Amino acid sequence: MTKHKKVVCIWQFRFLWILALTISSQQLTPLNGQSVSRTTSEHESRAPAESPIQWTKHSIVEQSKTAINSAVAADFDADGKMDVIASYENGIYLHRGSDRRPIEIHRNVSGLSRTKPKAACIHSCLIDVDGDGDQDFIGSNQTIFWLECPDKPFSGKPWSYRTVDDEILGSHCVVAGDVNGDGKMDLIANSFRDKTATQFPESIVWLEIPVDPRNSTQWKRHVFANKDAPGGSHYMGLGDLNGDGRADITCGAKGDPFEGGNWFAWWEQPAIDGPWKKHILATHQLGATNIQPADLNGDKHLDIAATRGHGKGILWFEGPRFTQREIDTEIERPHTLVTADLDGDGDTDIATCGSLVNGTAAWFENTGKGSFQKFKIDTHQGSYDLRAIDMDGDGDLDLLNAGHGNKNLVWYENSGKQR
Ligand SMILES: [Ca+2]
Ligand SMILES: [Ca+2]
Ligand SMILES: [Ca+2]
Ligand SMILES: [Ca+2]
Repeated sequence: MTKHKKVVCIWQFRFLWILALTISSQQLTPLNGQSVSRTTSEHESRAPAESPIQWTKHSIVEQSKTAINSAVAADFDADGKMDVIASYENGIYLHRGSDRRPIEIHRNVSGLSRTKPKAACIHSCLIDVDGDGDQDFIGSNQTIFWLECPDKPFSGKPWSYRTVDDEILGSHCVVAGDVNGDGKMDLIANSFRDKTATQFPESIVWLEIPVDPRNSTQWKRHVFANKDAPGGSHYMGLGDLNGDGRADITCGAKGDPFEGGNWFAWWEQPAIDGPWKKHILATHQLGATNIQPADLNGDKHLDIAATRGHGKGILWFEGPRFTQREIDTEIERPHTLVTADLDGDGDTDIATCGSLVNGTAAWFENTGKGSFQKFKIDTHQGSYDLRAIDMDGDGDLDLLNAGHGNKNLVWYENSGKQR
């Protein structure tokens, strides 16, 4: 596989930096949700500030024959190098960290699930399902399944395939987290299809790993959002939003063509097993998709970052009241969302990438107390999955990007803090 490097951050021109420094402090006020449209247009019309970090683009898959919707990374063979798993061209491929060459670990064939799989998983995540110390792969492809990482992950033999849940349908998101606080990882998945397709329509579930996962055909399913997540639910997030010690779950729903969407909401975990209470955060959010709890203003209360990934805009909800504040109302189809400290200064930054082939990848530096400054990372690059992972083991978080319609798989190397 040809490696391809390109410096994509273009805000390095010295004269622009000098120009930026001469602009008044008023104009340099970072993007702030309280006066969004005005600050956004001012920001875009003036010379941009220099990004405190630079991003270098590396290719893992130059050009697939199909979309690449999702990618995950871990050091599966414990050689100190990060390996990548992505699904495309009717297969699931493991790209070894040393040379990134793909090894097929599964074929997406009919007969393993009640619904025929597509050429590529729509989403994926990693959990050590069998507790043997290596990360196993969880994929969503018309069903939810896991692939067991073997002792020799690069032998070329397929990883063992097992079903997680073959009854829920429309799982756009599979996310790992300890839902019930027992110290073991669980899986959260949505089931957004209607009642003609699944007996769990317009719902969201969490699933417990069975005691003997290698000999189980169905994980223990907990339907916490029971038919009250209509409208094409997209991505979920996990966090204790009301500070009662129990993890709660967030979700966004994109709407059209699904009825009842365009909302952000969270479900409150009860003290005892039973129904979870739904709290709507915002309605009329056209194309709402991604939503992640994170403390963005550093006040120790969890806030929530969100994107309207089938529409426009990135925003946050300031906890504990979850007041809605826009960050960028112009960014197109930000169908991914990363909340992480990208510049290593101790606060949580945000990154996203548009979903279309002419999309923009950008990160939003947290300049303190929930104000953000936008910096471009890349243009003409789509995404359905962006993740903050230290890909090169140098201690800073890089960004792994599954290119969706661009049919590529790339990562952006973080230069580390420059100032
Ligand atoms: Ca394992
Ligand atoms: Ca809670
Ligand atoms: Ca930061
Ligand atoms: Ca790194």
